[in-house]
Amino acid sequence: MAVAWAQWNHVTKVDPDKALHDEDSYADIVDTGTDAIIVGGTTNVTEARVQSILDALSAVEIPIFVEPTYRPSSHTEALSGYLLPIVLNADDTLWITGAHHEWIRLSDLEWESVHPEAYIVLNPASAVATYTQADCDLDVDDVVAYVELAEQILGQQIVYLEYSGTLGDPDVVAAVQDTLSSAQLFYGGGIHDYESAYRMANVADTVIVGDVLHEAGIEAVEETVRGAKDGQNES
Ligand code: 1GP
Repeated sequence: MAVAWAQWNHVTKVDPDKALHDEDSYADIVDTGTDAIIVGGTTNVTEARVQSILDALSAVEIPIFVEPTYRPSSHTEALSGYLLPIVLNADDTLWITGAHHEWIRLSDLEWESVHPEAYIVLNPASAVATYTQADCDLDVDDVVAYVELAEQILGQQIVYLEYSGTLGDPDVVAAVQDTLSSAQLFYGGGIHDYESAYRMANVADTVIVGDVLHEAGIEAVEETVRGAKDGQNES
């Protein structure tokens, strides 16, 4: 069976710590044409906040995954599964195996719905870089080496270049894409319009937008979906 994310060109990430724009509703996200929704963030992500978003998305038919930063106790019907970040360049090992170990120890997991993502955090000014104490002082060879480590040593199926809050360097993303043999490349960070989505979809398999949903709203997300689809077709 193909993995859930094989056909994702565009994903919208909902941060439980941020409000939606104007009159937007969570259910409106589907109208943008995005392929999937990830619920996750770095600060103030509680099970109650995630649950209320999942409730608002209960009638939605695209896949919905949660990136857990809390210990989930129940598996909601609306949920397709969990995407579990492993931050490869974190200095704080809590974000490599520590939180995961605790989560596994305390939870009764259904393993078929838990999928790891090998994150490489690349914007030193982001909250995720601060929290994980990520070493973002990496040149392209360093990043590529992390990517090989992820795929060839750790057997990861998803590599996530996380530039959260800023648009990354397309040359670095392209170098990573060239390095991967079969893992899927997720790119996230700073995508805010057609052009930026197009550019990154040219070099990544899946582009992820976050802030644009909360700051500019559904129509802006829709523009990024069009950019991602066109960029993907061109690549
Ligand atoms: C954040 O990669 C996502 O985890 C998206 O980044 O918020 O900058 O769009 P932005």
